[in-house]
Order: sequence, then structure tokens, then C-alpha cells
Amino acid sequence: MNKNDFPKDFLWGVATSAAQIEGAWNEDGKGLEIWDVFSRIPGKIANNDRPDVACDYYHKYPEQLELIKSLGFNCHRFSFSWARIMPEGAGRVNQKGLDYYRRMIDKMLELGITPNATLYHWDLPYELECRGGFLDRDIVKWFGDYAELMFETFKDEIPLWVTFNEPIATYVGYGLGVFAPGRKGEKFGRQANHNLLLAHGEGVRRFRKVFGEKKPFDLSHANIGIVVDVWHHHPARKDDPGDIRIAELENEKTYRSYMSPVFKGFYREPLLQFMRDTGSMPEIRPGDMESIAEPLDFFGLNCYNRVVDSSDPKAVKDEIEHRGGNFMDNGAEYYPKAIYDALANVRENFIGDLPVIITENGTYSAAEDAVTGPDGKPAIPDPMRVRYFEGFISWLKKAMDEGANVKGYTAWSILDNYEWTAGYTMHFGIARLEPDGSYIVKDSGKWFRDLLKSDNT
Ligand code: GCO
Repeated sequence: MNKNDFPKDFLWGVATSAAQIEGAWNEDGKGLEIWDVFSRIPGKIANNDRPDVACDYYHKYPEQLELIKSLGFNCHRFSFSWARIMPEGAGRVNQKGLDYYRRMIDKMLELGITPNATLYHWDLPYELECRGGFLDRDIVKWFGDYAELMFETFKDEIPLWVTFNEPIATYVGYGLGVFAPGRKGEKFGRQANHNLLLAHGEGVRRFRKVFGEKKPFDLSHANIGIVVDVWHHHPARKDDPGDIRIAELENEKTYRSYMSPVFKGFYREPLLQFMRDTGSMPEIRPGDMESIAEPLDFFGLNCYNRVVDSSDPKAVKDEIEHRGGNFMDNGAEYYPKAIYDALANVRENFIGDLPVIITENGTYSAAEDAVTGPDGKPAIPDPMRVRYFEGFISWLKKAMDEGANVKGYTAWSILDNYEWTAGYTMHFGIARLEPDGSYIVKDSGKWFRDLLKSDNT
């Protein structure tokens, strides 16, 4: 398999997000975002790790973009830090923040890398959180104003825009209290999600205001989408009503709770029932569902794995070992068909033939030791990750051969980075930044370099 097995204009990218890589948490006028604050509460994050420096991309972006280029990628998915641009989240604009993104995007374009920009990747300005954050309907206007500023500023440079990355993170932050901002209550989670979806719809309307009416997907102009992660839940015992019930409820509470309102304009009955049963029904005003379901130009699919559910852990183990995939050394199931299934699922149930970009796919390891490679240079063998990418990309190809309308694939991530509550303990990179400032390309990075090399014929 190599890149010639895919369409000529296929986008091959790596994904990152501002809070996970930029560092420079208090430089050049940046305001606080909720992870700056949350990570300072003892016990919330592994080792109490903080995103203060991360990969120092804020300063090192030129060399890190060169690294991306050197591996053969032609696309980079990144996110803007809202608090770097609007330190209070609304009102005042920090010109130094915009200048930084201008320099960074110029560098990308100079290298021939297509920018794929996400407006919101989990890092709400802390000042907005103090005003109620996603629980306040004003988030719709706050986000709309910020989004419009970004569309106007980078009108001519960015062909791919995403409103929100993985809305479920906001549920985890307001419903479960596990992510920033750390509020806990099913009703908070559901209200935050509803308001987020309204803000998404507003973002799309601002986009059309700036760029004009919807056109077919094409990189010669700007396109807008949303990113949802699909981790489809399967019952471990296919004929066990208990297992089926668990898996189905999870599917309703997770990806379907975003895909259905965004692409169909309604919440599905099982979710409404769940919200009624748990007293967590958000305030939904007349016209809300229509304003959430603004037509999009593409869908961003994050796909990492499937999930096997059962009330009996033995049944889960059994399903994975005997009927599904098998376990990787990080304990997760190796099930690369998840990407094929997810594409079929969204196509059939939600998006039809709308273009798709795989916006994230990757896997983690705990510790990885550097060794001396055959060329005498440091190397990091990560055979598990190579096998993972090989498997997922083969199944992606099969889906495309069978008609899936996929325009690009994006691996998570270029470097080991700040993995939210796991701090720096979970490594997703295909390369690593060393304490001395050098970079080691892992075997998985070399695998991509081979897949994408220009003399592949
Ligand atoms: C996501 C997350 C990333 C994570 C990655 C690995 O969009 O899922 O946005 O930020 O780092 O998924 O867990």
C-alpha cells in the first residue's frame, strides 16, 4: 500500500490542538483557558502535569511544520486558542495572538501544507467559564463573534474550517466533572451540549455570511464542517438483552446525540427518554433544532476504536479474543475495521454522501525507550502503532473502494503531547521532541514517510 492507491488530491495530514501543543500559556497577552486553571487543581491530572509548555509549538512551529513536511504530509489540522485571540473570550482582540497565527499559517502555506483549522478544541476562555460558560446561552453569540473574526482574518488562507471538535468533551467537562471545567451533573452536561450545538449552528451561519452561499466541497474555496468521534458500542453477547441495552443507550448518549441534531435536526427518542428519566432535559426553545441543523460542507470523523459492552467483563474479553479483534499491548482492542464500520454507519444513518475527512486516528503507548538505530541515530520502535495505522488505513481504503466519499486522512498526532487528564503519560506521537530540543521520528513516522514518499509509483 502507498499513497498512489488513493486519489491524487487526497489530503494526508497530522492533527494537533492548541492546548495540547502550543505552551506559552501566559505569553503575548494570552488569557487563561479552562485547562490552564483545571490543571492547577491538585489531583485532576496525572502527575499534576500542566499544559504550560507542552511541545512549545508557539515558538517551535517552524521546525515542527518542517518535520510534518519532511514525513510527506500535505495537510495539518490544528486549532486556534480562543483565549490567545480574545483574552476575555468576548470583546477585546489581542493583536499579538492573531499575528502569531498569521505567521504560523504563512509558514504552512510556504511549505505547501493545507491548513485545516478548528475553532474550538476544548479550551474555553476562563473568563467565559466564569460567566457561565456553555451553561449560558450567550455562548452562542460569544462563539459566533469569535468565529466571524477568524473567518474574516483568514478568509483567503484556510480552505477547511471546523466549528467544534468532539462535542462530547463538553459533556465530560460539565456532566461528569472529569474534564475542564470540572462541573458535575447530568443536567449541566446536557444543557452544555445543547448550547454548544446552538453555537455550532451560529458558527455555520457566520461562515455563510462571510463566504457566501454553500458551494460543493472543493479546496479552492473555504468549506465548513464539524468533528464528531464515533466509538460505536457493540453488545458483547449479541443475543443478551442486557448487553444490547447497555450498548444501545451508550450509542444514543454519545455520538448519536450530536449526529442526529446536526444532520437530522432532532434528538432521537431514546435520548429524550433518557433525559426525561434522569431529569436532565435541557432548555430547548422553539427554532433551536432548525438552527442547529445548518447544512455543512463536510463531516470530520474521529475514529480510534469500537467499544464492547457487557454487564459481564468476561463476556467482553471473550468477544474480543474469539470473535472480534485482539488486544494491543496498551490494553485496547485492535479492531481496525472500526473505521470501515463507522464510515458505513454515518453514511447510512446521518450524512449520506457528504464528503468526509478522517480528522483523527491514532493510538497511545505508555513508555517508549529510544534505542540506537541501524544508522547510528536514535530510533523509537513502536511496532504496535505501525500495525494500528496499517490496519486502519487498509480498512479506510476498502471503504473508499466501495464508495465512501473520503477526501482526507489525518493521524493523531505528530508529537507526543499534552493528553488532557493523562497529562504527559500517554504518548500518541509518530515522533517525539527530546529534552535537548532534537526530534526522534518513531518507526510509525518512518512508516508514514514510506507510504507518502514522492517517488512512490
Ligand atoms: C480528540 C482529542 C484529542 C486527543 C486524542 C487522543 O479530539 O479526541 O481531541 O485531543 O488527544 O483523541 O486521545
